[in-house]
Amino acid sequence: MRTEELQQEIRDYAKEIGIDKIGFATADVFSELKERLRRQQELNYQSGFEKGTNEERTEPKRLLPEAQSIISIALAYPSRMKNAPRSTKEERRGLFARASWGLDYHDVLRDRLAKLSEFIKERVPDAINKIMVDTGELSDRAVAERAGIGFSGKNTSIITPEFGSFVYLGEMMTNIPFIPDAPVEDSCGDCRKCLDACPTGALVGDGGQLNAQRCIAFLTQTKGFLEDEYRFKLGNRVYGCDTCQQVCPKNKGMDFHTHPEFEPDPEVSKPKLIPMLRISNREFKEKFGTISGSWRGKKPLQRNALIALAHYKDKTAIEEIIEVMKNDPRPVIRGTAAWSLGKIGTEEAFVAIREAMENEKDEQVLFEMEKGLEFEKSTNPH
Ligand code: B12
Ligand code: SF4
Ligand code: SF4
Repeated sequence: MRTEELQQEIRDYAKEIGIDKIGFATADVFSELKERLRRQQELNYQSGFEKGTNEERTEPKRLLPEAQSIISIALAYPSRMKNAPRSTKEERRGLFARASWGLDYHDVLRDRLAKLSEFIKERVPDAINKIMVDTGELSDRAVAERAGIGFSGKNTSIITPEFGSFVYLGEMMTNIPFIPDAPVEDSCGDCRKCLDACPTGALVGDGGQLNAQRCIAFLTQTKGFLEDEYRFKLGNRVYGCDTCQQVCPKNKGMDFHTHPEFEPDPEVSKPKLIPMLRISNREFKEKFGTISGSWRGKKPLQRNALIALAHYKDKTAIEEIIEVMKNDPRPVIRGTAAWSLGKIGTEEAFVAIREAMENEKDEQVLFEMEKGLEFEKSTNPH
C-alpha cells in the first residue's frame, strides 16, 4: 500500500474512533527544544515532573531506534460544566482544572492510540510502534507543534484552530516514514492576555516560557507546605489552574462535549470542601480514584482544600478545621489547618490555635501556628 493511501486510511479511521485531530511529523532531533530544556534547567524553571534526560526527550531514536516518524493526536475536552453546582456561603466548593474532569485522560488517549496501532499493524505487519501520553519522555507539545496540530501559544499551550487549547495530546512513534504535515502558523500576535492574567507571574519574558516553580498548576500538586505568597493566590483551586487558557481569545466559544469519558461529575470536579478534610483513603479512592487529579494522592488536595476554605473565610468550617489541626497525623495538614484558622480569624479559631500549641511537638507546625496567630494582630486593632 502506498504511504499516501495508508496515511489517508489512518486519518479516516482516527475520526471513526473519536480522535479529534491527527498529524504526522518526522522523528528528527528536536534541536530547539533541547536548547530550551537546558535553559529551563539552568534557570530552575522546570517542575520536576518531566521524564528522562534532555537527550532522551529530544532524540526520538534513543527511545525507538527504528523511529521514522511520529503520529500526534489531540482529543478535545469540555470547558464548561453542565449543571455546575454553585459554591455558596453554606457550602463552599473547590475546583479541579478542566484537564482533570471525567475519566483520567491518560487511559482514554492510550486506548485510542492502541486502536490506531492495531489498525496500522493489520496493514503493515512489520510496523513497530511506541505509544506515549504525558508520562513518556517526549514533549507532547513539541511533537504536536511539529505535526501541525496547533501552534505554541504565549501561555505555552498548544492551540488548535479547531478546538482551542483545551485538548489532550499523545503520540505514537513508528518505523513507517509518513509524509509530514505542515505546522500551524502562530497567531498570538500582539495579544498578552495570558501573561497579564497569570496570578503568579509564572509566564515570563514575552511569553512562551514558563517558570513552573511559580505556576499554580504545579504548586497545587506539591506535597509539602505551600509558600505563604502562593496561599493568597490559590483561590478555590484544589488541582491545576486554567486561568491562562480561560482568558485566551482563541478559546472563545470552544466547549466540546464529544467524549462522554471527559464529562465531569460536578460533585467530583467541583467538590464540597469540608468533606474533603477528613475523607478516608477508601472513600478518596472511590470518589476521586478515576480522575487524573488524584495521581499525587489525597494530601495535596486536602492541603489546598484548607487554603480554599481560608480564602472564603468560611466560618462554618472552623469546627472541622480545628479537629484536623489537633488530630491529623500529617504535619503539613495540621500546620496548614492552623494557618487557615488564623486567616478565617474568629475568636474561637485563635483560642483553638493556642490550645493546640500546647500539645504540638513538630517545629514546622508550631511555626505555622504562630503565623496563624499573626492574623489576630491584623484582624483585631486593639
Ligand atoms: C511538566 C508538565 C507540566 C508542568 C510544567 C508545564 C510547562 N509549561 O512546561 C506543570 C505541572 C506546571 C504543568 C501544568 C499544566 N499542564 Co502539563 N505537562 C507537563 C509535561 C509532563 C512535560 C512538559 C515539558 O516538558 N515542559 C518543558 C517545556 C520547556 O517544553 P514543552 O512545553 O513541552 O514544549 C514547548 C516549549 O518547549 C516550546 N519551545 C521550545 N523551544 C522554544 C524556544 C523558544 C524561544 C520559545 C519561546 C518556546 C520554545 O515549544 C514546545 C512546544 O509548544 C507534559 C507532557 C509531556 N510529556 O510533554 C504535560 C502537558 C504539557 N500538560 C498539559 C496540561 C493540560 C497542563 C495544564 C493545562 C493542566 C492544568 N489545567 O492545570 C497546565 C498548564 C500550565 C502551563 N501554562 O503550561 C498538556 C498540554 C496540552 C496542550 N494543549 O498544550 C500536556 C501536553 C499533557 C498532555 N499529554 O495532554 N504541566
Ligand atoms: S496555569 Fe495558572 S499559574 Fe500557571 S501559567 Fe497559567 S495562569 Fe499562570
Ligand atoms: S491569551 Fe493571547 S497571547 Fe496568550 S496564548 Fe492566547 S492568544 Fe496567545
